[in-house]
Amino acid sequence: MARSYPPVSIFGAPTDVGAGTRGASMGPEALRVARLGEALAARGIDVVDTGDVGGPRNPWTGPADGYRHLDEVVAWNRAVFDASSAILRAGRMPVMLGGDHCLAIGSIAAVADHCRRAGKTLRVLWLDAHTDFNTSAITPSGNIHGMPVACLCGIGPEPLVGMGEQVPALVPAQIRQVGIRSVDQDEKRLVKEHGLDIYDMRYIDEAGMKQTMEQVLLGLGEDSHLHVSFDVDILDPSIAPGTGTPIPGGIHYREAQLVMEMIADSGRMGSLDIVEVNPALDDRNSTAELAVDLVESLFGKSTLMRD
Ligand code: 6HN
Ligand code: MN
Ligand code: MN
Ligand code: MN
Repeated sequence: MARSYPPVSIFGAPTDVGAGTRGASMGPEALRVARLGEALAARGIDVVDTGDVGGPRNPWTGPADGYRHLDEVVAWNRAVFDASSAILRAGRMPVMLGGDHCLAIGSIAAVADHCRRAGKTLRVLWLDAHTDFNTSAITPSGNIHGMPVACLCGIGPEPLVGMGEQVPALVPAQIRQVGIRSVDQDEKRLVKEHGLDIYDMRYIDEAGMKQTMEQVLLGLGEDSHLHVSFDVDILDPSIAPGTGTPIPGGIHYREAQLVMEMIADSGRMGSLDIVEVNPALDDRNSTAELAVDLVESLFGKSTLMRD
């Protein structure tokens, strides 16, 4: 079944200020070298690459009041918020190339404002090994890429929580997390308290990916906008070594393809982040190449004769 996609605008946010390992700042170029734009264009999609947004350098300092690099994280997220907002206003689909996962605060805050203006219901699909629901009080690292989901739900420092007009940007009921297998001790308590809808690896093992994704996509309709936040560490490190916080026991190639194909079949994806690709740790750009392969499936490329 051929599906037509809205026009896409890719932009990069080359920073690792939110991470605990350096190198995700090179993610946008790695994805371009792996021919992301060309792959989408080859699928008949109207795609432009608007280049990179800018921001401060990584100061590489320790935590202050539980946050590492808070000012720099705020500055980068503002840049991402502005770029995403402009793309959405132009009627195009933003595809944000990270960069580390702290940048999803800016991209999703922009999408939340857009959905409110457009009368759309926002659903966020968080593909990740981690729940990213830490706070300054409980973080083991101070790294803000472990906190974006909490910030989007109103738990975090004011400049991040209040990035957009709609505060908080999200309520937990809008979020589905898939692939989870690394949650810090106090973070576990917090995600339970807030009732996050989590499809962890045990759930996936027991139910299978097909049934998992059916649950995850349940209830999407004509007025739904689906934001996909794709942290490549959802993938098993054996197939995706190029990422800063690899966790064993992740999803494998066919499961990942099915995730993407079922999202594509829903026809509801309106925005996308591709984050945590770290070329400094990668094996000949294989993680970026795999990400591009999977994103092709997100945009409807089928391994069989279904497109
Ligand atoms: N990511 N839970 C750990 C922390 O430091 O808060 C790891 C976070 C990883 C974040 O991969 O986007
Ligand atoms: Mn993440
Ligand atoms: Mn992660
Ligand atoms: Mn594919």
